[in-house]
Amino acid sequence: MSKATICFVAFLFAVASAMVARVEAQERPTALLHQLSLLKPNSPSIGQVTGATGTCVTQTIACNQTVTGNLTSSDCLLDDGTNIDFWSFQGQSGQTVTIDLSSTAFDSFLFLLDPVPTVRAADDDSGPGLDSRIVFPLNLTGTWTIGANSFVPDSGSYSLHLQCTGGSTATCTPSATALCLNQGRFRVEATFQTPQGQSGQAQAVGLTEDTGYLWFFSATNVELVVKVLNACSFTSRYWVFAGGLTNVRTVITVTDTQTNAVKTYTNPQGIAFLPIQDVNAFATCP
Ligand SMILES: [Ca+2]
Ligand SMILES: [Ca+2]
Repeated sequence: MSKATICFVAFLFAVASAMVARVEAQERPTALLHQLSLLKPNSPSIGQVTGATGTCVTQTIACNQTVTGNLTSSDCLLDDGTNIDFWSFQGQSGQTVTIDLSSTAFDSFLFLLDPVPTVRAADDDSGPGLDSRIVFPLNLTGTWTIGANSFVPDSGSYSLHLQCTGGSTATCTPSATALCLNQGRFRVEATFQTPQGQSGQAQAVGLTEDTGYLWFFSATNVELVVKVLNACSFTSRYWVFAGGLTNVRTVITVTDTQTNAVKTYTNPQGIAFLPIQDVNAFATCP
């Protein structure tokens, strides 16, 4: 392998490691639960909790849905002795969410965590009475999480409502052969052809919000990594970057689903894939 290839493989490994770390983070590490406690006003002394930490289950809620739940003493336990239920939803950068947590059984407290997960908002009484409300513009696309909690240790039923407004109207639909990048706005597809005449559609796998990879012959054998970057704030362009681990003929097609603008990139047969760094790809901002 060339030095560049080794670097590239190392890069892929780093990306894969980051994804594993991200999955593990969803297990609600103690540090995060501790952090949630500290964000509450008049947070009780640290280390109050001993023994069991409850079961940290995440349920799902969709935009414009109301769900009911129960806070019980067997739910996930924060350091301040309160219990918390987690509810996740698919959020899109550019959307604004309004989250209402109401209960007649307890004084509610509400958290909003981004996909990292980092706590981005917390609220006690911004709703009617002692109910909680968070209004927050999302700046990341991915799985966001709501924490339904009580102000002091308490239990009982509650109602949680998630309202989403705005967001992109992109029409890219992810499939086995289509990557949807950059808030689902850009569709990336590729075809390949070998010198022996074997050809087909590349299979697509998303990696991050902006980046994905494609394979031709086997899911374990990555051929292309493609990213679409939003550089609108400083160049008024979307950028397309791609790197390949192949020398077969490859045609990459990138479509801006909001404007139907299309760019294609062709790597000729028998040529080691030439890096694509197109900083003039799409003048379709915003
Ligand atoms: Ca519960
Ligand atoms: Ca409250």
